[in-house]
Amino acid sequence: MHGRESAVSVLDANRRDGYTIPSATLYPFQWNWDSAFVAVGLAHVEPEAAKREVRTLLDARWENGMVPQIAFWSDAAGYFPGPEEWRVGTDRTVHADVETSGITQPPMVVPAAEYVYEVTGDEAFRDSVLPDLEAYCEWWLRERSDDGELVWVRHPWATGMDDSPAWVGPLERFDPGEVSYTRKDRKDSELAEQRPTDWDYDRYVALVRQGRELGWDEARLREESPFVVEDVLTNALFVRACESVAALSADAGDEAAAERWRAQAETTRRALSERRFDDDRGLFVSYDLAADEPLPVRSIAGLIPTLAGAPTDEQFARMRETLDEFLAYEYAAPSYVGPEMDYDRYWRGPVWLNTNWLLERGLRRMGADAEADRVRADSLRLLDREGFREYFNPETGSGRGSGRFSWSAALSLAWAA
Ligand code: 9YW
Repeated sequence: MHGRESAVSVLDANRRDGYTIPSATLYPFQWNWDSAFVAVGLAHVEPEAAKREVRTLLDARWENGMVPQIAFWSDAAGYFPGPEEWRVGTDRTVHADVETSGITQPPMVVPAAEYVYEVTGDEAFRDSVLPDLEAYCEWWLRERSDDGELVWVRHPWATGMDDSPAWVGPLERFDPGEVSYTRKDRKDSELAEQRPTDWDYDRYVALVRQGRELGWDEARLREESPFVVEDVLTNALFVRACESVAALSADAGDEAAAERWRAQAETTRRALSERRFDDDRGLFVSYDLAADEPLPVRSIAGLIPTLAGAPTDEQFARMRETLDEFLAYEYAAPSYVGPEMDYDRYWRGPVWLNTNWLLERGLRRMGADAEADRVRADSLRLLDREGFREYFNPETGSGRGSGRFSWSAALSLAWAA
């Protein structure tokens, strides 16, 4: 019922000019890591569209190398904050004259581009995207790393897991003052219960306004932003991004670049293992650089460094105990397990299929095939039961958030391949 044809029809319906919007009801522009997951799925059914998806996203990249979280390729109603709120201007984009948001998202586009290349073998595609992918990795190191090892982000939206309980500490430490704005994401009362609260939104908007007031100057924001966080999911994907640039460079015959990015992947992987593993909680935890303290919560983000091969054998043995807690639900794997868990609210408990896809691949990298099979099987059960919903209640399996959600449709195609 929710098979290949319906997945393709959702993606076709959500496709605009060269890119796919995440959801026609909630997210009417191009989002960074959404497009990356969409490209992974499209690679199996519409390879030309997959390549174009990646190319279009990279066309929005800033002159300094950053690939933005949102590209506002055309006008659309129904989303806040739009370009008039971010006020980034178009002089920052390198390939296209396009308004964007002022932050990035986890660098999933880099491994996604490698994935599309592996499926299609199109060398012209590889050569077209590689300079942008490498510039993006350079940007992370130049603008977003204090030590050349781990990278940081400066907005909850940049983590892709906006209202994760991991961010409550840093957000609590600052007073957003009076922020006036109108939310557009709560279309009905049911959705209002499933979306981040006003408390969260006040802080998201205050951080956007601070960025805009400081002209999106990275050095000043590093000093002045109250939210400067080394997110473990972002760092895991950064390791994968470096590995992908290394693999694509080697394939293109550039052994020097390949060697450099392999070494960077190793540096970041080792830093994750040595500095971001929380033995008490049995998983990786993010770090608040503004307050200089760890953010010790059990978020699914803390399991994703498996994807980077980061845990030592000893750490992974400890992680298996924590993993059991995430697998104790009817449907694996909830986005968060802990005191603030809310089965229906966004990143505070529901199962999301993109983190399941990353976790499954991480578990396979660690040789934990039985657990990986479980995550895959539960994802397929949810898709079969509820269709391409945005997220799902981990106990009842009920679909939550938007319907006809692009990455859910796309990843179903990747799982079927
Ligand atoms: C926002 C589009 C995005 C995703 C994020 C998810 C949510 C809210 O929706 O962000 O306004 O950007 O948390 O991961 O990319 O689907």
